[in-house]
Amino acid sequence: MSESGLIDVFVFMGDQPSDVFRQYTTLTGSAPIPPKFSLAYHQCRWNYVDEADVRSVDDNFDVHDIPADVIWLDIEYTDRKKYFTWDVEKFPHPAEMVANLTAKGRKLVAIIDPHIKREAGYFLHEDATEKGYYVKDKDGKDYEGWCWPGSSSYLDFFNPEASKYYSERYKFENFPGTSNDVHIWNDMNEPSIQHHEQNRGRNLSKRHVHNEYGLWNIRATHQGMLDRSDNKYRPFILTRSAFAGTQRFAAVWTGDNAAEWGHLAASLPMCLSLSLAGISFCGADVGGFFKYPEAELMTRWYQAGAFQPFFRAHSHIETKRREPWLYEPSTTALIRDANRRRYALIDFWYTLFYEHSKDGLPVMRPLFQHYPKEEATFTIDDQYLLGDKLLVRPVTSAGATSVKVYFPGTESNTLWYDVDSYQARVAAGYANIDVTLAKIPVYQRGGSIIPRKERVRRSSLLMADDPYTLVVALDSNNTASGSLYIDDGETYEYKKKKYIYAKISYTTEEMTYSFVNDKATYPTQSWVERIVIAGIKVPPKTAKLHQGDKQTALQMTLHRGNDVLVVRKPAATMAQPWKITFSY
Ligand code: NBV
Repeated sequence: MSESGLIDVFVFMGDQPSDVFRQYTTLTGSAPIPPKFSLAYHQCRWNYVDEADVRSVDDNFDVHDIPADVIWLDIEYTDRKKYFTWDVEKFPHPAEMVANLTAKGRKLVAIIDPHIKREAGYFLHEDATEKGYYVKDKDGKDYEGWCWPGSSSYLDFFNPEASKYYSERYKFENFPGTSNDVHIWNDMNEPSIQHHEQNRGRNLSKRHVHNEYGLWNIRATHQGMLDRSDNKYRPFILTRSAFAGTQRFAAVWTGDNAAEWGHLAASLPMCLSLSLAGISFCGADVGGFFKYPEAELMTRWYQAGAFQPFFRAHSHIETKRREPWLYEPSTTALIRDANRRRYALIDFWYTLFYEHSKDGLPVMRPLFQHYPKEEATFTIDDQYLLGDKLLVRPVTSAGATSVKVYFPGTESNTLWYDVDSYQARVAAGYANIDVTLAKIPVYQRGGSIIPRKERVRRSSLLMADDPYTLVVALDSNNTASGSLYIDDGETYEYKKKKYIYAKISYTTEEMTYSFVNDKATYPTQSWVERIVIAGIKVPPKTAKLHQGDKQTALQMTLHRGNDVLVVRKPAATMAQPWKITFSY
């Protein structure tokens, strides 16, 4: 049902689900490569109440050895909900507060809502009133609504001048205390009332625009963040409202959920649906926004969130504090483990998002995308794939000792390796898998190679030059392949070919690391520290690294039931292609 206007209908034809997903993002756009930090862990709460609170939360991550990249500030940081201002009592030194975070490679995200406090003397209200930038009511007067600041009006982002004015508010001089390390959260950007928006002589009613209001809001934020850095740094924006194309500018979260098992379970189909609708960068409030998550729910939520694209804990102002160290040490340890798993895979996530920016395919995928011949996959939405490599089945019920997992690829006898034990299973549809509180089922597809960084540090930035462990999971033909994307993680220099996109291939004779675009390079300091080859049948006798004109004999050890081979310290630099040859 549409209240007004014309409906555009697009029909996408294609043999495979991927053909359809790709066409959808060709039409509406795919997410550009996000700044790398935004794929790491975010700590939010309504609210961290003052600078000392931010400092203590930040420090506690180090005290408890839990990696984190971002601390968030909700609406209470402002001077009585006047956006682009600070509460000078509680946040007298925002620039120093941000500097404390960036010293550890961390960032700040601050909220900016679109409702503007109607208060005399507030520059935004005065400018918007004087220049006619507010949305109008049916009589042509500034629309007045009621929101957190009290009496409020809304900027009309359909007016290009109003949008330009709003974008300019993000300039560092207009939003003191902010810098390139401060990113933005646009909440409440789906006003639902009927009003009129004057747009270049046209009268647009709210019923014409609906969610497009939020899209134009984040477009203006995005433009403002590009302008503030002279187009140097990639902005990170989180939005609550979304429309077709939102993915070009912002990540989306699923809004105000609650600390309930059902809401944890719902985060999977919700994010999968968003992903199919082009919005790959999606997540749900870890722990639940309303109510308080007891230890088991919190643990399961972190374990699930660590394998969803946008990974942020958040909570309502009236709920009990629940930072990871406020639980029993055994729970804190499980949360630490979940976060560390995320960080170990940070370059895998980054590569998935790079590939998404190129091919428009979802990062988080329904099983039927890759296994459309298996009818059982059509209705599965409690497990999913990351790229075409990891199979993830979060535990979303209390007291679980086992869960039902569907192993796809039955026709091709696909192998699935447990990421902890490297134990392989041949795809045979459903199986009951035992779980403990320390584990959710995650499997790596046989035939894939995944890059890991196992020296987890305080933030992803501090891990930028760390060495890689490459995990090779063999298929039944003893082959595997994967990819790796590396760049500076924050600028647009990749557009000038300052990046590495490498293909990694394994056969029984050799393993190669080669650049897909050999004109593109990036001077990474990272090197290969270890190669784990799972599912090996006949171990090689020797392995030799070839890089440039150098050849080096490598040491290997066999593990488990002699089917996991570890190539120790190949020490090949990732800045140049390399090859390892095996002899038997
Ligand atoms: O800004 C306060 C909250 C925010 O924490 C939440 O994430 C948003 O979805 N906001 C909604 C407004 C108040 C909700 C009760």
